[in-house]
Amino acid sequence: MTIIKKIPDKLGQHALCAGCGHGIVIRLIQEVLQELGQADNQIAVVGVGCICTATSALKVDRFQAAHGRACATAEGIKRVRPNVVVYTYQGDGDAYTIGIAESLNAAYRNENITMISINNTNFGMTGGQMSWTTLPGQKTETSVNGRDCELTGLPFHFPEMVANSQGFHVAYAARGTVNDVKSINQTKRMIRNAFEAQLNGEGFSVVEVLTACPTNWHMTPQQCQERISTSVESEYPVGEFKKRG
Ligand SMILES: Cc1ncc(C[n+]2csc(CCOP(=O)(O)OP(=O)(O)O)c2C)c(N)n1
Ligand code: SF4
Repeated sequence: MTIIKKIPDKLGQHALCAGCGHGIVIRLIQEVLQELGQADNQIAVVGVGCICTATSALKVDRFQAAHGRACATAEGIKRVRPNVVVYTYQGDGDAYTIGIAESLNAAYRNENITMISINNTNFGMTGGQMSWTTLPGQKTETSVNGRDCELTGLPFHFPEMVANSQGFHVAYAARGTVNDVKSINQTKRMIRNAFEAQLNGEGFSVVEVLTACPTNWHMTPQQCQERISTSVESEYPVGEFKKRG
């Protein structure tokens, strides 16, 4: 039998929920870094969230940051180890709701790190509370009647913000999904672009990935795919908002 695709060397087993998007994204990261010859030259800075339950799957040098502080931690590591590929891996709650100061400061200074943020429109690990990315009207543990944007603010678009706001000059900003084979391949190309930008010293790169959280959405994985391609992608368009120079 011919082997046409192998699990990346640095990826182990995880115990994430069935249908969760985290597992696909961590695989894509390791595929890209292996293809770029950087598998042994990486440091992952992990945010607080469901990914913490899967760190045994990341057989790489890694640092567990305090909640929301991953970008600041990654900047420090990159400054003392400039030749290592340094990236954050954060949920939307960690990266935005809780860690927005660190995330924006890293983007504003165009720090030469990569941020991978996983947008599943809620706080997965703690049971599905509302996040800045929760959709208008979405029911969560803390928006039981549906998110009221008059009271809680509007859904937050980090890649668009750092790509288009005056004063920011990031290297690369994109959003993908991992909903089907086509979108998985597209997101992999985005992740490759982000890491190549860092390897070229171009500055801050971010890829946000829309993922499913079947457990807290109270949906089957198939229903989650439907929800992402209809309502989630309508609010959060997929694409490259800042292409590499
Ligand atoms: C300072 C602090 N506040 C709150 C928590 C509780 N907490 C743990 S994970 C989490 C949210 C994680 O959500 P997200 O970053 O979206 O990741 P996901 O689990 O959805 O992948 C929260 C609020 C904590 N651990 N520390
Ligand atoms: S709770 Fe949601 S985000 Fe966390 S592992 Fe399960 S499906 Fe994934």
